Amino acid sequence: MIVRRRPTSVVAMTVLTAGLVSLGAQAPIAVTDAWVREPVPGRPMTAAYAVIENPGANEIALVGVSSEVAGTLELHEMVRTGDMMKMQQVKQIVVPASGKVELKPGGYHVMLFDLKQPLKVGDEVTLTFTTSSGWRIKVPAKVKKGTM
Ligand SMILES: [Cu+2]
Repeated sequence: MIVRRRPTSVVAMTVLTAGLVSLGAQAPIAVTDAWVREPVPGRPMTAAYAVIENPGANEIALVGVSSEVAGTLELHEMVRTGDMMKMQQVKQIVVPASGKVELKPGGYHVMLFDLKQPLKVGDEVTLTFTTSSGWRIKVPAKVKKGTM
Protein backbone atom coordinates (compact mmCIF):
# COMPACT_ATOMS: atom_id res chain seq x y z
CA MET A 1 0.00 0.00 0.00
CA ILE A 2 2.72 2.47 0.95
CA VAL A 3 4.60 1.76 -2.27
CA ARG A 4 1.49 2.42 -4.36
CA ARG A 5 0.68 5.70 -2.62
CA ARG A 6 4.12 7.21 -2.82
CA PRO A 7 4.02 8.22 -6.52
CA THR A 8 0.70 10.04 -5.95
CA SER A 9 2.08 12.25 -3.23
CA VAL A 10 5.21 13.03 -5.25
CA VAL A 11 3.00 14.22 -8.12
CA ALA A 12 0.90 16.32 -5.73
CA MET A 13 4.01 17.97 -4.28
CA THR A 14 5.36 18.78 -7.73
CA VAL A 15 2.10 20.42 -8.82
CA LEU A 16 1.97 22.49 -5.64
CA THR A 17 5.55 23.70 -6.05
CA ALA A 18 5.00 24.61 -9.71
CA GLY A 19 1.90 26.57 -8.72
CA LEU A 20 3.77 28.62 -6.13
CA VAL A 21 6.60 29.39 -8.51
CA SER A 22 4.28 30.70 -11.22
CA LEU A 23 2.39 32.83 -8.67
CA GLY A 24 5.66 34.35 -7.57
CA ALA A 25 6.72 35.26 -11.08
CA GLN A 26 4.11 37.86 -11.94
CA ALA A 27 2.19 40.54 -10.08
CA PRO A 28 -1.61 40.20 -10.38
CA ILE A 29 -2.11 43.76 -11.61
CA ALA A 30 -0.34 46.00 -14.10
CA VAL A 31 0.21 49.67 -13.29
CA THR A 32 0.88 51.89 -16.33
CA ASP A 33 0.91 55.58 -17.32
CA ALA A 34 1.75 56.72 -13.79
CA TRP A 35 2.35 60.46 -13.40
CA VAL A 36 2.54 63.08 -10.70
CA ARG A 37 1.04 66.57 -10.99
CA GLU A 38 3.64 69.32 -10.56
CA PRO A 39 2.85 70.86 -7.15
CA VAL A 40 1.74 74.47 -6.82
CA PRO A 41 4.91 76.35 -5.75
CA GLY A 42 5.14 76.51 -1.97
CA ARG A 43 2.52 73.83 -1.38
CA PRO A 44 4.07 70.57 -0.10
CA MET A 45 1.34 68.33 -1.54
CA THR A 46 0.15 67.02 -4.89
CA ALA A 47 -1.65 64.12 -6.57
CA ALA A 48 -0.60 61.14 -8.67
CA TYR A 49 -2.49 59.15 -11.28
CA ALA A 50 -2.12 55.82 -13.10
CA VAL A 51 -4.01 53.11 -14.93
CA ILE A 52 -4.46 49.90 -12.93
CA GLU A 53 -5.28 46.78 -14.95
CA ASN A 54 -6.36 43.43 -13.57
CA PRO A 55 -6.13 40.63 -16.14
CA GLY A 56 -7.12 37.98 -13.58
CA ALA A 57 -10.40 36.23 -12.84
CA ASN A 58 -10.79 37.75 -9.35
CA GLU A 59 -11.22 41.35 -8.29
CA ILE A 60 -8.19 42.90 -6.63
CA ALA A 61 -8.12 45.71 -4.09
CA LEU A 62 -5.47 48.39 -4.04
CA VAL A 63 -4.94 49.35 -0.40
CA GLY A 64 -1.99 51.73 -0.36
CA VAL A 65 0.82 53.58 -2.09
CA SER A 66 4.24 54.57 -0.84
CA SER A 67 7.03 56.78 -2.16
CA GLU A 68 10.29 58.17 -0.85
CA VAL A 69 9.37 61.70 -1.95
CA ALA A 70 6.38 62.12 0.38
CA GLY A 71 5.80 61.65 4.10
CA THR A 72 2.19 60.50 3.77
CA LEU A 73 0.34 59.00 0.83
CA GLU A 74 -3.40 58.34 0.70
CA LEU A 75 -5.88 56.89 -1.78
CA HIS A 76 -8.57 59.48 -2.56
CA GLU A 77 -11.77 59.87 -4.54
CA MET A 78 -13.70 62.93 -5.66
CA VAL A 79 -17.30 63.13 -4.47
CA ARG A 80 -20.04 65.59 -5.34
CA THR A 81 -21.76 67.36 -2.45
CA GLY A 82 -24.40 69.72 -3.89
CA ASP A 83 -22.59 71.83 -6.48
CA MET A 84 -19.18 71.21 -4.97
CA MET A 85 -16.67 68.49 -5.71
CA LYS A 86 -14.51 67.57 -2.79
CA MET A 87 -12.01 64.84 -2.20
CA GLN A 88 -11.97 62.26 0.52
CA GLN A 89 -9.80 59.34 1.55
CA VAL A 90 -10.84 55.78 0.63
CA LYS A 91 -9.58 52.60 2.29
CA GLN A 92 -9.22 50.78 -1.01
CA ILE A 93 -9.80 50.94 -4.73
CA VAL A 94 -11.27 47.75 -6.18
CA VAL A 95 -10.11 46.74 -9.65
CA PRO A 96 -12.69 44.37 -11.18
CA ALA A 97 -11.73 41.00 -12.68
CA SER A 98 -10.62 41.38 -16.30
CA GLY A 99 -11.03 45.12 -15.88
CA LYS A 100 -9.23 48.33 -15.10
CA VAL A 101 -9.51 51.46 -13.02
CA GLU A 102 -8.15 54.77 -14.19
CA LEU A 103 -6.81 57.09 -11.51
CA LYS A 104 -7.30 60.51 -13.13
CA PRO A 105 -8.06 64.15 -12.36
CA GLY A 106 -11.65 64.40 -11.09
CA GLY A 107 -11.75 60.76 -9.97
CA TYR A 108 -9.67 58.34 -7.95
CA HIS A 109 -6.16 59.57 -7.25
CA VAL A 110 -3.18 59.17 -4.95
CA MET A 111 -2.52 62.09 -2.59
CA LEU A 112 1.07 62.90 -1.67
CA PHE A 113 1.42 64.97 1.51
CA ASP A 114 4.55 66.36 3.20
CA LEU A 115 6.65 66.39 0.04
CA LYS A 116 10.31 66.04 0.99
CA GLN A 117 11.70 67.74 -2.11
CA PRO A 118 10.49 70.18 -4.76
CA LEU A 119 9.07 68.32 -7.77
CA LYS A 120 9.50 69.88 -11.20
CA VAL A 121 8.16 68.91 -14.62
CA GLY A 122 10.39 66.16 -16.03
CA ASP A 123 11.41 64.73 -12.65
CA GLU A 124 10.76 61.03 -12.14
CA VAL A 125 9.65 59.52 -8.84
CA THR A 126 8.94 55.94 -7.84
CA LEU A 127 5.49 54.92 -6.59
CA THR A 128 4.92 51.54 -4.94
CA PHE A 129 1.32 50.30 -5.05
CA THR A 130 0.21 47.65 -2.53
CA THR A 131 -2.67 45.19 -2.97
CA SER A 132 -4.76 43.67 -0.17
CA SER A 133 -2.95 40.36 -0.61
CA GLY A 134 0.43 42.02 -0.04
CA TRP A 135 1.72 42.46 -3.58
CA ARG A 136 3.92 45.51 -4.13
CA ILE A 137 4.17 46.94 -7.63
CA LYS A 138 6.87 49.57 -8.15
CA VAL A 139 6.43 51.98 -11.04
CA PRO A 140 8.19 55.11 -12.32
CA ALA A 141 6.02 58.25 -12.47
CA LYS A 142 6.97 61.40 -14.40
CA VAL A 143 6.13 64.82 -13.01
CA LYS A 144 3.84 66.72 -15.41
CA LYS A 145 1.72 69.84 -15.44
CA GLY A 146 -1.95 69.22 -14.71
CA THR A 147 -5.01 70.31 -12.78
CA MET A 148 -7.01 68.58 -10.06
CU1 LIG B 1 -6.98 64.05 -2.83
